Amino acid sequence: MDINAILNGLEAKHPGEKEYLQAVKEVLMCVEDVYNQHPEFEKAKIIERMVEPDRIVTFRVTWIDDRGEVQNNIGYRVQFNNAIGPYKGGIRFHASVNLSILKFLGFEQTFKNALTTLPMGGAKGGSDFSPRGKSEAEIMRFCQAFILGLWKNLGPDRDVPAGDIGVGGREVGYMYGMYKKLVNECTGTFTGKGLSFGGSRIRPEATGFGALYFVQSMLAAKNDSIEGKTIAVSGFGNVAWGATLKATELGAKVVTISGPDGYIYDPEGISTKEKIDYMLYLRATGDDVVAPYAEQFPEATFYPNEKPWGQKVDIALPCATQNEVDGEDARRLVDNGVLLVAEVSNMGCTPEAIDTFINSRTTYAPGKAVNAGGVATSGLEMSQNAEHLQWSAEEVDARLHEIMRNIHTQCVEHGTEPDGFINYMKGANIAGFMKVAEAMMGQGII
Ligand code: 2IT
Repeated sequence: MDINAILNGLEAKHPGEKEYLQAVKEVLMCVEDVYNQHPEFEKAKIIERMVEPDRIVTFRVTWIDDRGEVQNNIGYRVQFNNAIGPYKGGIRFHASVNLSILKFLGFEQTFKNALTTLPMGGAKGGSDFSPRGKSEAEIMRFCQAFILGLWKNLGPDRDVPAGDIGVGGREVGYMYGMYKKLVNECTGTFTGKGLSFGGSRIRPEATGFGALYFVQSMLAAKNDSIEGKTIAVSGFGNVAWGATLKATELGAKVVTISGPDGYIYDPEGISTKEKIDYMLYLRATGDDVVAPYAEQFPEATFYPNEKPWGQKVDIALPCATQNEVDGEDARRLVDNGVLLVAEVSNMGCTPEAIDTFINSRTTYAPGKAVNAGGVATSGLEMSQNAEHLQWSAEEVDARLHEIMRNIHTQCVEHGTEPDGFINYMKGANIAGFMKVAEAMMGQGII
C-alpha cells in the first residue's frame, strides 16, 4: 500500500477536508503492515473502498424561529460503511458542523462499532444548527424539520441514529417522535430514547462509564489502580458527566471540567452529588458556559479561555471535541508527569499530541476504543427493541463492562510492541480494520 499516494488522491478529490484526511491518515499508518500481509485486500481495493463513505445525504432544513423568521440550516447523514450491520452513529448539532467533520466521525465510527463486537456499521449525521440560546420550542421545530429531510433514509435495519454533541435525550425524543409519526411504526430506529418509549437503562451514562471501565483495564495492565488518582476532565456535557460520576464512584478525584468559555479547577474534586448534578444544570441552561460553577462553589477557580491540560494530574480525560489536545498541551501533560491519557472525545488529540505521548511512552488510548461504550450500549438498546423487552440496569452495565474489557484485550493483542509498551492507537485501529476488512471481503466486490 502506498499511503501517500492514497492520501494525495483523497486530498485532490476532497480538498480542505482536514479532519477527514487526518482520521484516514491515522488509520492507514497503523494498518499498513497488516494490510501488506494480505495481498487479497489490495486486489479487492479494500482501502480505497473503505475510506469513501457508501453514501452521503445532504438536505436543507428550513424552520421558523420564535420571532417568526424563516431559518435555513444544512442537514447531513454520512452512511459510511454497513459491512457489519446497519449504519449506526450519532447526530451532531453544532455551529462548526461540516462535511469534513461528519466524514471523519463516520469513518471513526465504522471501526469503533466493529470493536464493540455488536452488528453495527458506521455513520454520522448532523447540522450546522447551533442549539446555544435556542428556546425549547425552537429546538423541537428544528428536530422535526431535520427528520422531515432525513426519515426516508432511516430504519431499524437500515440506519439507526443517536445523540452526539448538541443532541441529548430531549432532541432524540423529538426526532424519534417525528420519525415515528411519518413511518407509523414503533421499531426503535433511534437510540438514546427516553426510558418510557424504548430507551435503554444506562445509555445516558454509558460513554462515560465505559471510558472509566477502559481506564481501569489500562491501569490494571500497568499493575496500578484508579483509586486516589486525580483526573482532569474537559467538557461538561453528557460524556464528561458520566465519566465524572464513575470516576468518583471508583475512588478517583476529578478536579477540572471545561466549556467554550474556559475551565474550572476544583481542588476538592467535583465529587459530591450536588456538584456532579450541577453539570447537568449548567448544560440545561443552554448558555454553553462553565464559569458559574466557581460562583456556586467558591473553593473552585475559573480560568477564562484556557484548557485544563496545564494542571498537574495523574490522568487526563479529554471529553469535549476533536483536536482539543494539541502538541503543546501534550507536552505540558507529559512534563507534569501524567500517567495516562484516554481520549473520550472522538479524535480528541492532534497527531502532534499523539506523537508526544507515544514517543515519551506515556500510555495513550484513542477515542474509538475508549468511548465505544456509548455506541455499544446503543447496540444493546437495539437488541432490547428488537425483542420488545427492557433489561435491568445491572444487566446492561454488566454487558457494557464486558464489552469494554474485550476491547481492551483486542488493543493489547494488536498493539503490544516489542518493548512491552501497549500502543492502543495501533491496537484499536488494526483490530477494527481487520473486522471491517474481513466483512467486506466476505460480501464480494460491491
Ligand atoms: O460518537 C459516538 O459513538 C456517539 N456519538 C454515539 C453513537 C451511537 O449511535 O450511540
